[in-house]
Amino acid sequence: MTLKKDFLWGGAVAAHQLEGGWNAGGKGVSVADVMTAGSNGVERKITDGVIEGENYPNHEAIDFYHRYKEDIALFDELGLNCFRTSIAWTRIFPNGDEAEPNEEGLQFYDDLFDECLKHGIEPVITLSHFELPYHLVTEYGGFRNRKLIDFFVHFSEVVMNRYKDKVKYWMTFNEINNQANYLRDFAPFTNSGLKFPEGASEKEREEMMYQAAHYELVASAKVVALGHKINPDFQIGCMIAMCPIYPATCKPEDMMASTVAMQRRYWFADVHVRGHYPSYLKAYFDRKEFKLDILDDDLKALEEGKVDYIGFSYYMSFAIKDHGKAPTFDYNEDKDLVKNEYVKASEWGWQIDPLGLRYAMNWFYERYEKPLFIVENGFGAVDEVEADGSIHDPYRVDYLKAHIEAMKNAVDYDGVDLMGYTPWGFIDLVSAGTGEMKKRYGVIYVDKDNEGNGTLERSKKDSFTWYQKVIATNGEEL
Ligand code: P53
Repeated sequence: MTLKKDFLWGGAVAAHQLEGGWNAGGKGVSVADVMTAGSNGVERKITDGVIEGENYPNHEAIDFYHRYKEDIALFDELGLNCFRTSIAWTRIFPNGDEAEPNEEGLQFYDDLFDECLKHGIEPVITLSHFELPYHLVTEYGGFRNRKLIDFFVHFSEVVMNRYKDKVKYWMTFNEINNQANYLRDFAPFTNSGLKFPEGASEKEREEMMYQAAHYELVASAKVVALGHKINPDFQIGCMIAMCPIYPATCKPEDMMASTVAMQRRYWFADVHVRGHYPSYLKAYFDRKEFKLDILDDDLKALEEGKVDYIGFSYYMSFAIKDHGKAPTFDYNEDKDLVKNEYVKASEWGWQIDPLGLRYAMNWFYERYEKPLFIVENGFGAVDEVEADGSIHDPYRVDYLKAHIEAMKNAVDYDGVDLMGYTPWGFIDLVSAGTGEMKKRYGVIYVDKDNEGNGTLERSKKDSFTWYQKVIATNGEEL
């Protein structure tokens, strides 16, 4: 048998993308609540607070807040033994800077986790998944402000204490490295609550991103150390968006460009896992003359809060060509990536590359020798509902099958230690990048369209039965 007996087969979501109930139970406004619906190729707008007349898809999402009991029964039928979701920070601390938590929010997650456990489903919890309280953006400037470290640690301490006997697997910041793409507004805002001043230069944006990421890494390390005190059985991981960046050819300059690009996107993992800044990044900070607030106490905290495992998402790979920047090979994710002519892409341009998952697992495991957990993987596609209500999605099964095969090969042939696999959005939900419903990942269909119309009824796609069998055979039958 390839995979461990206690392999974690699950599904992954995030609170803001499925719960809805955006102002129910005393919940405050989060960064996700001020993002409008975009579409394929059209970015979501970030508005100044919640403005009447705008379409905010996360406000209702798929109404999991009110329907979680029937949904979890369906997850049980699917055979999941774990369920990855996040705790919406604004349910617990509506503004983010209160001293006392909101009991109604805490109770909601007590009930939700009890319901999961009742069905033999283990919750896997992300503490911050694009859900920063919006108040922390307007009052403090988001994670550019050192005070956010304490707010995040306080929030984490409260929930880790409260759920210490219900949740064992935690992750701190979802896809903390998305913000390596600091020229776009989306990732700095969703990761860190950053809004750049009008006319900020590329260098200023970059410097601000590094400052925010530093505070997050310190906050994360403090939470790891604290969590281990609260319950020594806790497993606390990081969460990295892994899109390996291949050299477009074997031209030496392409290879070096790829090396530097990988450093700019994955240094976050180095700090999380090794507990210190890598030398290549220190050299880069010196050369760029960034003035970053990094204290000795911070470095000590990083050293004392190394993660237990590496959670990561994998959807696609990237490629890069020599772009004439030798010897620095300075790289910008928004400008310097090229198309990989050897692979196909989804309708949203995400390059489909199952072998890239095996490559990524090798890259992580060689480098860190820590257990890996694939906490997101999946295929965003448009689904058609037949007249009889059935949904045939062989493209989704093909995608998942090929990736699970690659994952098993990494375990079998390459000796990688893998904890589990939780495909993304296994119940249709609001897309993070575009705010669409139409970009569906689910094996469970939810009747709702981009404009917000629909009954919200759930139904099983063909991929449901397929995934059910995969789980039941521990991945032997694909
Ligand atoms: P959507 C970019 C690249 C890789 C993963 O994404 C990403 C993103 C951000 O769009 O996000 C993760 O919904 C994220 C989830 C998100 C999922 O991937 O844009 O952790 O919240 O929904 C899929 O198609």
